[in-house]
Amino acid sequence: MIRITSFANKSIAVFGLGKTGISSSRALLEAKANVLAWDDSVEARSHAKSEGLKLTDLYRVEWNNIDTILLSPGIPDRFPKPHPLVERAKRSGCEIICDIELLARETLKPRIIGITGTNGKSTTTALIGHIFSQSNKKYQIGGNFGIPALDLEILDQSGTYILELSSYQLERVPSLLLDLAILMNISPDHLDRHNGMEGYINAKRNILNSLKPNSKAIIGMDDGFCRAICLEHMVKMGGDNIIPVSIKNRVPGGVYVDDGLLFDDIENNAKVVLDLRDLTILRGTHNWQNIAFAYAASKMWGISEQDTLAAIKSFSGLEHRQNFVRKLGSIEFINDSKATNIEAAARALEANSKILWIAGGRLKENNIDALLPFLGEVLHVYLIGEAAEALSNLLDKIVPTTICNNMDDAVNIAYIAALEKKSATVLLSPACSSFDQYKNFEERGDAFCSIVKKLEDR
Ligand code: UMA
Repeated sequence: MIRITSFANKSIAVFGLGKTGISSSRALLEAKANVLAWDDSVEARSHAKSEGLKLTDLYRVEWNNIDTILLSPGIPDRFPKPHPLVERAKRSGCEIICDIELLARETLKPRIIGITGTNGKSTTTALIGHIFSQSNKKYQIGGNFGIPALDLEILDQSGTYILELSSYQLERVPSLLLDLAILMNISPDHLDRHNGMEGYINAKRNILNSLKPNSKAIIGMDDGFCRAICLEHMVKMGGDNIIPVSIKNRVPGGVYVDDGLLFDDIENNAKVVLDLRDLTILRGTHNWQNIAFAYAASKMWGISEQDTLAAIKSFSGLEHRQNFVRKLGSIEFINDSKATNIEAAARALEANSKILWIAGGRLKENNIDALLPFLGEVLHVYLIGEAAEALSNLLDKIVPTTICNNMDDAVNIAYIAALEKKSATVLLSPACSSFDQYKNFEERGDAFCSIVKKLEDR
């Protein structure tokens, strides 16, 4: 647990008692802060109590006596509309922070790498962690990745915190100072929370505003939003501290993929370092992008090329991200429940063939253009959840669709169709959030896997 000193003997409201709130309350209590912890959900409150936290009804407190509110990332303070409690806190001049900001306010000795992007940031974070571990470097990974930042172990100056940062968190970290910032890609996501694309881009841009002077940034060049941010950053900070990454074009002075080969041109001496087509776990161009970023980060940290490449080859992947579940005859089942937006699902369609695609949930956007180039390998779409009808309307002129009652039906119907085709890939890649039917994408992926595991070999 990180040692917090900034709130010793001070009052702080902690609103939201999921992973972030519980972890932050614990760290703050350890530092002798006066923690006023609350959650709207009865279930979350009773869980917090069972974890030893004392609750304070924040709807009944005098906000004039509280200077700071630590909000869980999922609770809105501005859009689509501010949570009423947060509105009250704001009216009394309360500052709004997140757990990463508490970490940032400590005078920590370890260096910090921050990673953001719409897609691939968790895999890239995990892959960088794996490279560090295989190279015997001291490190801790966390943040949006699922391990709250304040739960990380204390490291000395030889260590590194590798933090995945979401757009929600990046809006609440005014003191964050990174030693390396990684901005992978930007495509529409969480638009309601950021009041549209501009707000979302601004949140992502904050990762570069959080860089220590003269520190390096690794920036993706494969979408217009990131390219524009890269140009801005170049004007502001000079080009020397930017390492461009692309899987579409050769980028001088950067790391790029051409024809399935990973090139390192960081020292302006382009050389092929890895044939990505040979990899079995990190398949697909989206994974090539993850590898290119992890390779560049590892090089910035002085890890040898040999160790980096060996670690990339031994990485076993992340659950719920195009994870192989089972093979029955020539039918493969892939769990990509983490694909909660159109762009992420497009990456999964691109990486697979003969696809029986299970999609649906709660749709975040109505524009499915990003999917269109990758529907050629889709044999049939099985739709579930709130968005089933809307997605069917958008897709059924291009590919056959079936609306299913639930995940169980979708998997079983897809399996019967797969048996007829003899060889196929049954892919769960929802392109939607899970909240209409499940607690989170993990629960949705687990449901898929457990149904798949019960299927009988025929
Ligand atoms: N709550 C209220 N009132 C409300 C809304 C929520 O009291 O109006 C309470 C809920 O009852 C619940 C708590 O707030 O008890 C949940 O807070 P949260 O949604 O912020 O969830 P945490 O468990 O704290 O998890 C958060 C991140 N979740 C979100 O950003 C939505 C996790 O990222 C992250 O792993 C974790 O902190 C640790 O840092 C998940 C995520 O989906 C994976 N992130 C989004 C993404 O990757 O796209 C941004």
